[in-house]
Formats: sequence, C-alpha cells, structure tokens
Amino acid sequence: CPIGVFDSGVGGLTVVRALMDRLPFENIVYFGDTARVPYGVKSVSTIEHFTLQIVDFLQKQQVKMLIIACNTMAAVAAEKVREVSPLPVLDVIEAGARCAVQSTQSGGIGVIGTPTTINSNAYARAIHSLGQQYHVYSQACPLFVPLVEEGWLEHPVTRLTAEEYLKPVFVEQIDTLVLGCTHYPLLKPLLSDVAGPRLKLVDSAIAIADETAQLLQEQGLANPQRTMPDYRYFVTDVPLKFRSVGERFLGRNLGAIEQVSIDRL
Ligand code: DGN
Repeated sequence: CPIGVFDSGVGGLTVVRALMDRLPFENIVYFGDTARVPYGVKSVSTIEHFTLQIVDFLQKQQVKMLIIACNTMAAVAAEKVREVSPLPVLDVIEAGARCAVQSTQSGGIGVIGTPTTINSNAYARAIHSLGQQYHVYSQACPLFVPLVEEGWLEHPVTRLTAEEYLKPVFVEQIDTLVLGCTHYPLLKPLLSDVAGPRLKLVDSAIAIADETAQLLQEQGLANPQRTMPDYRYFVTDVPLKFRSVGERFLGRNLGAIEQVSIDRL
C-alpha cells in the first residue's frame, strides 16, 4: 500500500521529495488541491471540509498512512483528520515542533509561515506541549509563497524580503528557526545566509520524512519489496502549472498527473 500525502497545492512536493530520498522503496500517492488553493485565506470550517474530502479520496486509494504536508491544513484540521481516520496520521507541524525542541539550546525558537499558520498559534501550542520552558517567536511571511512559485530563490527581491522578515530583533531572540511552510525549504540557502550561521534551520519536510521512516518501522508497515516504487499525483485543476512549478519543488520529473474534479470528491 502507498503512503498518502496531501497539500493545498504544489508545496507538499517538498515533503514528497524528502520521502523519496529517505524511503526510496515506498509507493506514494500525492493529492494537491490546486483548484482551491490557497487555503490560507479560507475559514476553518471550509478548510476542514476540504481536508476531509481529500482524506476520504486517499483512503479510497488504499493508503496505509496519511501525511498532512500542508502547514495550513495541519494548523486547523489535523485533529479532525485524526478523529475520522483509523490510519496513522503524521503532520508537518508536530514533526517540525519535535525537531525544533531537539535542536534548541537557548530555548528560543522562531517560526515562520503563512499568516493562517502563524495566526493559528499551532506551532506554539505543539512546542509548548513538549515543554513549557520554550519561548516561541513567530513571523508571518506572506510574500515568500509567490516568490518561491515564481522561482526567485536567489533573486535580490527575495533577499530584501527575507531581510525585512528576519529582522535582527527577531533573529537575536532565537537559535532555531522552523520553516513552517511547505515552500520555504527551497529558500534554505538564502535564509541561512540572511539569518547567519548561528541559526539552525528546521526543515519540516526532512523532519516528517524521518518520523515516517520510524513509524513504518515500528508498526511493521514498511514496504518489504525493494523494487522501483510507484508514484501517483492527483490534482483538482488542469495539471499544467502544477507540472512546471512542481518539478522544481520535487527536483525531478513528475511523470503522469491525474486530474480529479472537485465534484467527484
Ligand atoms: N502549503 C501551504 C503551507 O504549507 O502553509 C502554503 C501554500 C498555501 O496554501 N498558501
């Protein structure tokens, strides 16, 4: 059975990329709700409704576990997913929080993400559930998603934007910075340059790939076959843009992409 990974659009492919690297023999089914992205501006009840439709779709694909690869969905709908699904569920926020706690020495943890993720306070809650001694400082970075989708990973405009978001007053309080959005791993070189070598960056995509490997091992769910895995991609809009942007996120060709109408969800 495959691993089910889902996101509001293309961003979750950074998680798929980390999974492919970490677990090269696992089959993966990816769902990107490209017709309805961005979720970041929608109400909690709408995001929950969309999320449960995707979970239902993936369960029909016989997935053995679910990965909520989107921070925005993880922030507002993870509990609902765990309520309705009998499958093991991992989400990027819990994985990122656990990794941040292991990384910090000073206890000062920074989180950057979309406005919805930051306003939901989900990272602070997840980090504080692991210990009250941590101080969480957060910063919404709404301009990063369009810049990354435009491919401006080293562009002067992106650098200036990063300098604005990662101001010294923010960076001085922390020793660890969680990249709390699926798109930000692509900005890692630029962000570590702007923030300086002192800061440790937590890539939730890598964190969740590690947790997935552990979960599959512990629950005896790892694919015993060591053959070429099967990757399937489902999107809700025409796949054209998903392919061009997605291949940059994935770092390799995407193969066949299947379109599912939202009326069929
Ligand atoms: N995938 C979303 C996230 O991780 O927050 C970013 C894209 C979006 O919905 N704006």
